[in-house]
Amino acid sequence: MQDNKVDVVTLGESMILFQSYNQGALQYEPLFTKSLAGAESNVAIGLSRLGKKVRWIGRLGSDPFGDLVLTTLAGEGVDVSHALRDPEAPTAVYFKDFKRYGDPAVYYYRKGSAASRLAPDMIDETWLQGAGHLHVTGITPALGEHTAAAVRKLMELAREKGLTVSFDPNLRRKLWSEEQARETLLSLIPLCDIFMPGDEEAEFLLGPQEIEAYGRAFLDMGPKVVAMKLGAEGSIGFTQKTVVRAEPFPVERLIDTVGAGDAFASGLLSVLLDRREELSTGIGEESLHEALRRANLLGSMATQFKGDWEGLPTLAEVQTIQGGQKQVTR
Ligand code: KDG
Repeated sequence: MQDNKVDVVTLGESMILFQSYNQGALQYEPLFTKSLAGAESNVAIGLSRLGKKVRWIGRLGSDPFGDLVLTTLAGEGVDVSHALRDPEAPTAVYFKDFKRYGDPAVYYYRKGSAASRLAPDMIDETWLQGAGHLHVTGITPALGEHTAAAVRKLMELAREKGLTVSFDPNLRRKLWSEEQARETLLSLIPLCDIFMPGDEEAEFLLGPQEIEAYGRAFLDMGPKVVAMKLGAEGSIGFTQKTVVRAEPFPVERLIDTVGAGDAFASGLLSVLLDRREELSTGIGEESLHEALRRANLLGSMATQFKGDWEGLPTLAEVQTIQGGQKQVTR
C-alpha cells in the first residue's frame, strides 16, 4: 500500500464553535466551551474513527483558531497536510443556542472568512492524489459564487480521475436564498454517485411527493445510491434495483441534534466504501441495509452528546454495540 493512499478526501469550511456551557439563553450565558465544527470535518472525523484514511481540505485564517482546527483534525488522525492558510482573512466562528425544544439555533460569523474566499483556480489536482472517494456538501457552495464553482470543479475532476463522489445537500437557509440553493444543489446531484438528502431537503428540492417518488427522481438524475434520512423513522435507501428501509436506533437522551446528518454520512460511507466493487456493479440489498443501519446508529449517537462530532464511535465500539456485547469499562 502506498503511503499517500487515502480512502476519502473532503473539502469544506471548518469553524470554531462556541456553545453555552450551561445550555442557557445565548445572550445571558456567561460561559462558553470552544470546539471544532464544520459538516465536512465532522464527516472526516467520523470516518477516521471508523478506520478510514481521510484527507481534509479547507482554507483557514493564519490565526490561532485556524491552528486549533488543524491540531484537532490531526489529533483525530485526519490528514491536513493540504490545508490552505489565508493571511488576510479569518477562520470563521459560530455559536449554538440550545433551545428547550427542537434543534439548536445557530449564529454564523463567517462572511469574508478564509474559506469563503475559495475559488476554482485554487483547486489543486494533488488534493485527490492516492484517493478513492470525494465527499462534499451543499454548505461550501452556499458561501459564494466562487466557492460553488470550486466545488463543482473538484467534483468534476474527481469523476474524471475515477474517484467516486458523495454529496450531502446540507441545506443551510441562513447562508443563501431558496432559489439559489435549489438551483445549485439540483445542478450538483448529477455529479455524485451517492446522494444523501434528508426528507425535508428532498421536499425543498422537488416539492411535496411520496418518499419513494423522491428516491426514483434523484436516481434519475444520476446517483447510483440515494440514502434518505427520515429522522425518528430511520432511513431509506434506493438503487435502480432495490428499495431498503432501515430502523432507527433509539435515542435515550437527546442533547444536540447538530452533526447528526454528518454522523449518518460517516456511517453510510464507511460501509459502502468497503464494498467499492459493488458501487460500480450495483450495491446489493444486504450491503445497503448494513450501511443504513450503521448510518442510523451513528446519527443517533451524535445526538446524545454535546458537540457536533464528540459522540462519534470508533469501529470497535460500533462492532460492540451492533454485536449486542456488553462493554468492559472497568
Ligand atoms: O452539520 C453540522 C454543521 O452544520 C455544523 O458543523 C456547522 O458546517 C456547519 C454549518 O455550516 O452549518
